Amino acid sequence: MLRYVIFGMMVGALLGGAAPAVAQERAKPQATGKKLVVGFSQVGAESAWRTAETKSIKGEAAKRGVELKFAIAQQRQGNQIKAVRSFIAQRVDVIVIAPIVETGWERVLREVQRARIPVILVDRGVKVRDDSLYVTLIASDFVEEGRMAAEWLAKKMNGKANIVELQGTTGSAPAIDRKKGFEEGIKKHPGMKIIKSQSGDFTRAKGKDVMEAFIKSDRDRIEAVYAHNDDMALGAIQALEEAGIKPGKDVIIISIDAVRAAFEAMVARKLNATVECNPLFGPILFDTIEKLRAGEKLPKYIKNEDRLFDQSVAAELIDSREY
Ligand code: GZL
Repeated sequence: MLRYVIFGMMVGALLGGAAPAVAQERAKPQATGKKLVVGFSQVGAESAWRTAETKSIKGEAAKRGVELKFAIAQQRQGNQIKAVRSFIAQRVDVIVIAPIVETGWERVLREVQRARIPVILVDRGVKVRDDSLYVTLIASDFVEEGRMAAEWLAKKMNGKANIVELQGTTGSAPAIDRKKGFEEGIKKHPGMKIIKSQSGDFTRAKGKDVMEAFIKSDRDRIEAVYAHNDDMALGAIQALEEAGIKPGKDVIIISIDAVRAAFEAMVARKLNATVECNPLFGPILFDTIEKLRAGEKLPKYIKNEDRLFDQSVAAELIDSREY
């Protein structure tokens, strides 16, 4: 009799009934031989960085003959969750998410787990109680980026500056951690003070709007700008110029991403430095998916290495930039 009970449980599990949640590491995509189908839920197209990330992932999928189902969320988490549910319904082999914000993912990730589809996070992380809900996160270390920006600025300003901060999307991992890292970095320099801080949502337009407000309220106190991405820094540069303030000279500006437009601004001596956050996820993402399908055990976090560029190297490197 007992053997029939066990058999019944196994059948139930196989049919995806009340199957125990299978840790993502052991969730196997469908058998090889047929074309790999990957569902990718992308944040939006809010910045040059994001466009470069999308291009890299789409390009690599095409190169490897992978069918990529691509869903763009216009920076709304609800659209991402809808896209993930549609990938489940379409029975894709792997789901890739660039999660716009850290919270609100438990429920839909449990649905994916019950459907036994592996999840890979790219670019940004999530806060979940059970990290078996995803296989791995491939991303930069945003806290480290913030620290690198702070250390460079402290050196440039000899440890003394009134700083205004343009934060990224509220609740997103890069905005939370770039702020955290920068604050840690300036803690060692009592003369470095953030006098105003507000979100520009990673876009050039909102970065300009917020900088205009900072200039209005604190024009004569502002000595430096820390922008969580280049697009907002470029918006801030526009606002400064329109106010008759020389960006890069009267006000020192450091940002993050290192997109081509940032290099152009450094060559024009309007941006002083930028910390690279490499968006070219395509190769590492599909290498990781291949390892997953081969049954390899993957680390929970795969780190993208970052580095800082300033005006001293911008002119020689700009032509070699891939994005
Ligand atoms: C960082 C990424 C951020 C970029 C911004 O990994 O999530 O979002 O820094 C982008 O340019 O909008």
